Amino acid sequence: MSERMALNILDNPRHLARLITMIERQDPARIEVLKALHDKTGKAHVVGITGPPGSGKSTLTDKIIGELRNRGRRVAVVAIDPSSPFTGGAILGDRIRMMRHATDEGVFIRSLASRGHLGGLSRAAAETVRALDAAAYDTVIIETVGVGQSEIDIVRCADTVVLVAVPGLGDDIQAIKAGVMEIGDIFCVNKADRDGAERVVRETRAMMETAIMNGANTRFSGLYKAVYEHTVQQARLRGENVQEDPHGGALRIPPVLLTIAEQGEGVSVLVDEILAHHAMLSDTEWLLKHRHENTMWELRNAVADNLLGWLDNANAHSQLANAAEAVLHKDTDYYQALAQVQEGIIAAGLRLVSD
Ligand SMILES: Nc1nc2c(ncn2[C@@H]2O[C@H](COP(=O)(O)OP(=O)(O)OP(=O)(O)O)[C@@H](O)[C@H]2O)c(=O)[nH]1
Ligand SMILES: [Mg+2]
Repeated sequence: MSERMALNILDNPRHLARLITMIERQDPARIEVLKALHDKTGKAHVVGITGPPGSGKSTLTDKIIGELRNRGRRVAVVAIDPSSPFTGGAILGDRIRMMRHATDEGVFIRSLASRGHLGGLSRAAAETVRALDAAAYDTVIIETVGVGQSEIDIVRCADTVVLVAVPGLGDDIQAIKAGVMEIGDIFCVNKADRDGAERVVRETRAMMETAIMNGANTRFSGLYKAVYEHTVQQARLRGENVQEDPHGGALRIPPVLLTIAEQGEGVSVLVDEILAHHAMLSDTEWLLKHRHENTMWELRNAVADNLLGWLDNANAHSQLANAAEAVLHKDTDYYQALAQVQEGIIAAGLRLVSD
């Protein structure tokens, strides 16, 4: 059944939609289907788009879809709504904004709502991306709202991360905060028709330049070094003279672009940059390096999630209750109790994870 579903997914969007519903519910039956699809994954370019609420991510995504379709690519979008346990609200808005693509068979748009904690959502997001990848979409876009750690966790399954900012918001709710900046590959200041957009561009650039001068370890500086080395090597192979950069590309910063999503202005340049970033990743060893890092992160979170799930079940509950009682009755001290519970948890957890 799951083998057949896996095969059907490749040419039937209805089966794909069904699988994503299974993923959204974290239905255990999804696992067999995803396993059967595993060999087909790894080809899509995964693009994460994140930024503050209402910054224009969906409008931008809608225009990006159009641009990528003009360039002959099949595009899938996963819109994440981490805030609401109900479908509706923002998701409805997202779908309406992208509705004009609904009849295009080269486009697949789907939203994912939170059915519990955010950890579960980032797992569901990563699994959905793999399903879409296996279904041979060339670009998979994942849109998520917010600029905090949990949103970053969600876009961690992306190869290229676009951070959206807008004029008129304080720094603390912009995507350009230092912590978030480190994972941004392209910066987009949307609503450039409003006052202050140029200033946000200048500030974003200044912030990155300062970070790099201070030796910040960002994802982009590593990539740019690799790109520089690759370019120099290629030029040498062609026997050309190379103008050496004393910093080896390490001081280069990501593009900071202005867009007016509503009018589609700047979107073509944004798409050029998105594709250029993918080309840089593919030309160097960085695509695999990113994916290795992302997969490690996903595995780590899945293990932590499984252990937490186990901790909440009755078996762990009684172990914790017994340990607490022993501590209160002075049968043992707190640290010995902790060590014992941990040993029990690790043993049971190992069984659980290997099941
Ligand atoms: N002035 C102006 N408004 C824009 C621009 N882009 C989008 N908007 C408007 O901003 C509002 C929010 O746009 P969305 O695309 O829904 O923003 P979002 O970031 O997806 O919003 P959430 O998913 O709810 O966080 C809508 O009313 C858009 O029409 C722009 O470039 N300029
Ligand atoms: Mg949106």
